[in-house]
Amino acid sequence: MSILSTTEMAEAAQVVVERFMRGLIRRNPGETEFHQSVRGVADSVTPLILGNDVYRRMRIADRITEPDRIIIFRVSWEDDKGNVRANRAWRVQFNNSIGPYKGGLRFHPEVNLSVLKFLAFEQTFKNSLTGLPLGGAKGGANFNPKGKSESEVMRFCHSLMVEMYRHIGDDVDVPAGDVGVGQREISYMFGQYKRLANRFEGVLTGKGVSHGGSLVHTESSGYGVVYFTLNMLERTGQSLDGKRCSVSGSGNVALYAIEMLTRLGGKAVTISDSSGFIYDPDGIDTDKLEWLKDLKQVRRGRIEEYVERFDGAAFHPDKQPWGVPVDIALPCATHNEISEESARTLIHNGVVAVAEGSNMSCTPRAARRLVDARVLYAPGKAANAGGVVASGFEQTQNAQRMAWTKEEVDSRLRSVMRTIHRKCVDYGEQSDGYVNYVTGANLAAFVKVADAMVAYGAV
Ligand code: NDP
Ligand code: 2IT
Repeated sequence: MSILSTTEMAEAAQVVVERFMRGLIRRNPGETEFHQSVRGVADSVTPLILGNDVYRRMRIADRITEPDRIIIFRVSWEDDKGNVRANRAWRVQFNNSIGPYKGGLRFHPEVNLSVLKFLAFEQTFKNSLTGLPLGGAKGGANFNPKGKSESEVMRFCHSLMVEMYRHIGDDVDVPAGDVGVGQREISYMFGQYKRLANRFEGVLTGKGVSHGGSLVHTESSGYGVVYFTLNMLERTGQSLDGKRCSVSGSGNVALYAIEMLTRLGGKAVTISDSSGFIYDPDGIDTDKLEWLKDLKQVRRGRIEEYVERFDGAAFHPDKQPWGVPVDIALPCATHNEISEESARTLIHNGVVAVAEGSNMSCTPRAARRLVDARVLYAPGKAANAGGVVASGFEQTQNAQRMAWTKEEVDSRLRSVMRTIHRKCVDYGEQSDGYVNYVTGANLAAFVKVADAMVAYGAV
């Protein structure tokens, strides 16, 4: 038995976290998003590390927060007017202790090293939670796909792969999509990889189904968020039936979260993009969703067109949807999109559950508010793992040279999301029965990666 009280131990852990963070910030100056994600994990796992001589002796905290390597390269390409353009691209190979590097590629003008390091760090833990043999990575470029023609996007993707192909491989590193990168971009990159390496292998996931892609991959992140939300509700004797839900974003994750939410009895009343949000009190039903898919995936238009098409809906320019009273909030756009103020409003309006479709949707203060208010709050590394789970399934199908049915992929996805939920409960249930999903996800994910690192010795 410890001679310290629980409060004294928590205070001691906090002192250690602060000291550790000072070192990390010194080694990684200015990388605020990376600092934020590391602190989130450090807060959860430091008490465990303090009680574990092996983790301390093997310097797991220092080593698990240091990427294995980062590749930075220039991508030159020509636009439609014949101008030569140059962008910067990165691949952060964070940790391959439990499997080949795995994680998405993001194309967005604001992408930088800090954002990609935070995403790769989070991915390491998310992938651990899935139980699949997947290490953690992330990459991308400060390329803005908005307003680019089809052939400009193709030339950019092809050029990027001319450098990236030497750093990836089905047993080395397997990129996928993320913001600004969907099936179109993945297929362009895969086509170029195949040509350069002369290998048809599962080196990228999220491919079209005609050339090695998996059924239900496109839908998997959004479906997974809703499956996880349902698991949280069911554990507390609730269901999705009739629940009003706010969703942010209108990309890959948001659209399919709305699809599954509607199928399971919930009602999505908001959707957004970076220009503002739509509030539709009647709910976004299946017909409206099909129109939205065409708007966003085919025509690549703006969300405000919704109000011209559907009566009763309102567009709120430059605003986020968190002021709309709802039972459930599913942030599916970008990091830090729920501020403390937004969390307070959601709580005030009686929100029951918040599940992160985007990675690190909540600021640290927002997250603390939700936990303090006993909201069912799922961090992205647990709630949005469905995308990488389906990626893992795509890798397996590629290796088997088989294609599973829609039903098989979906039922396996549901099952893995249930297992992730179970792990969070096992590690995060408090004495009063409330589950701190943040602590649960961090601890369950950390232990698996840390134990593998211990087993390898000082590598
Ligand atoms: P998409 O590119 O398909 O869509 C992104 C959506 O979010 C768009 O509606 C976009 O609006 C909006 N958005 C992006 N950046 C911002 C911003 N800075 N401020 C406001 N709105 C913004 O991306 P995904 O749906 O794939 O990704 C969304 C989130 O989900 C990201 O955090 C991603 O990391 C995460 N995620 C993605 C997975 C995947 O497999 N794709 C898996 C798990 C998580 P606009 O078009 O106006 O820019
Ligand atoms: O954030 C994520 O989990 C993704 N963008 C999906 C990563 C993947 O490798 O499928």
